[in-house]
Amino acid sequence: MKDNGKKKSDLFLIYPCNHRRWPLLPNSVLALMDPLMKAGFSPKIVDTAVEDYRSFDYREAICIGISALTDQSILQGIEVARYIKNRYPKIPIVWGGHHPTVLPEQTIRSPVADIVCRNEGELTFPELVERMADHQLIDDVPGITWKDCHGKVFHNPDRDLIEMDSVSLYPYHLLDLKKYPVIHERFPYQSSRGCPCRCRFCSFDVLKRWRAKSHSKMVDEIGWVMETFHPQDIEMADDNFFVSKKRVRDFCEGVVNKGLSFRWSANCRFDYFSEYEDDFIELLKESGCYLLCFGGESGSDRILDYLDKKLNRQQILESVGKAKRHHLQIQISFMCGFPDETQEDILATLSLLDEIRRIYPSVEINGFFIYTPYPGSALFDEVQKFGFRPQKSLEEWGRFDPNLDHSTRTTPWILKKERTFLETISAMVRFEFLLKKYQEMSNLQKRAWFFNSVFIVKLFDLFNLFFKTSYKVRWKRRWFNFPLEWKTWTFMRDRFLGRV
Ligand code: B12
Ligand code: SF4
Repeated sequence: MKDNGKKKSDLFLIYPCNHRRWPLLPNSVLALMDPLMKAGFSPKIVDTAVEDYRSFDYREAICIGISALTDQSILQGIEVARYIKNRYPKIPIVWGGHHPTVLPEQTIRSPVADIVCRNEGELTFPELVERMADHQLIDDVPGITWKDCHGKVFHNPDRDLIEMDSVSLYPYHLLDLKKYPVIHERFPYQSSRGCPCRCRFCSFDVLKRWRAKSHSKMVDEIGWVMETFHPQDIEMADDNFFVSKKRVRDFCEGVVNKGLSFRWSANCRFDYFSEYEDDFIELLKESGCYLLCFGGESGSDRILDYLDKKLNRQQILESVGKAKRHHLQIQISFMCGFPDETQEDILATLSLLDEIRRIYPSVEINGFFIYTPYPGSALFDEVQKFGFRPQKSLEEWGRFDPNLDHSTRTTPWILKKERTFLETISAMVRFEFLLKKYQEMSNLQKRAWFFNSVFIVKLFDLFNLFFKTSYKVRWKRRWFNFPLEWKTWTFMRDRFLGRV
């Protein structure tokens, strides 16, 4: 508590629109808890996926913080903000996270935003809350955008990025952990932030300089996580885990030398992996690495260059061969629908998929996603020349769903016939991936999904058989028109599984 007993110390951190069925840990706001508590405040997390935001008493709050990505979390955030504004108009609403960071001006223009915290919140937010609790001016707090009572907007200078060794494990015990089974399944551990690459589709403005935790801190922290939560595996929640090969090598040796035993997965790049020596890959495996996820993006070198991916088709194939030799599971995702993409480019990607499956049949092709322009990415500005009109307000961005919104609005340059073609391939590739995941489930798990009915499981198997057959025939002939069955499948997937 603060030394002056009269000062308010309560504040709420809203994590809106998480997955209701499989709630993810609200890491964005969890990261702010320790710094706020160390500064003497009593923050509370409200995760709208697992609790009703209306059941909290906000009366005494210094402010409300809302976290947002560029997706429907914004709509839920706005709903909460309106609820607060209607009842307690004097409580300031602070928005933070990737979306407000890349579009601070537009966010602050919303009537339900008073302050935007740009980039990392660990230092900025406690300083800001301290000022508000003391009724002091905020005009020199670095890293915020704010507006005065006349609506005039001010962008304070950026704050320096923090070093990762100053970031401790989050205080998970503050959550009602029963509501987050993921903590015992795939535990997300962030060992670095940022990325030195500049792929043009990636929201890199928010990535900035790459910073990482030291290998010894990683080993200690993951050891603690394993002892405390016993997760099935650790998922490195980094954009680019492998920037420093030395750090990864030291980490793996640390794990092996300490005799720790756990499975882990991470994102990697094909240009890195194609250069890795056999002993390094074996060390990865020895330390528990069981899955690496790659962005293959395209089978056309021309498109890979256009995306500034610093990668070529040959490196993808070499890496796939290497992973197969080492029996290391890999997952690859692809994209399509760029303004400059031709039919030949698409066919090159399809033939790459065939080659990959031939080299390493158990590779997981995670998806063939239609490109989504994200604010903060280099392509975001360029695609406006091709008719893309970005959403104009925070509210409009809330109606933007990166997975479901393959509308003419996000990619207006794709002609109707081409769109059908791409949507069909996209649905088919995703079907294959999800089917694989479904087949990996135990009979018990399958039955639990289908109301414990063996009959429904059998019916679903028949349903899958039909789609598998359609897949085979269509893929072989590269015939993706009149896809009535795939439209039905997409409709049902979106309706019953939501964002998978
Ligand atoms: C791990 C990860 C995932 C995981 C798990 C996410 C989870 N919740 O556990 C999975 C695989 C599920 C995933 C999925 C997706 N992801 Co993702 N993911 C990440 C990644 C690599 C790390 C996220 C993380 O754990 N961050 C750790 C926390 C502590 O950082 P943070 O959220 O940035 O929060 C800090 C600040 O932003 C700020 N802050 C945040 N909220 C608030 C609130 C207040 C009030 C304040 C003051 C400050 C503040 O303070 C925090 C501490 O510094 C990020 C990239 C990144 N570096 O963050 C991409 C990233 C968030 N994902 C991204 C995308 C696009 C997606 C998908 C849409 C992909 C897809 N097409 O399906 C989905 C949808 C996810 C969803 N709606 O939840 C984009 C988002 C771009 C954008 N503008 O919104 C990112 C930024 C990657 C990128 N560079 O493009 N993702
Ligand atoms: S796509 Fe991956 S490698 Fe490329 S800039 Fe984004 S995080 Fe870095």
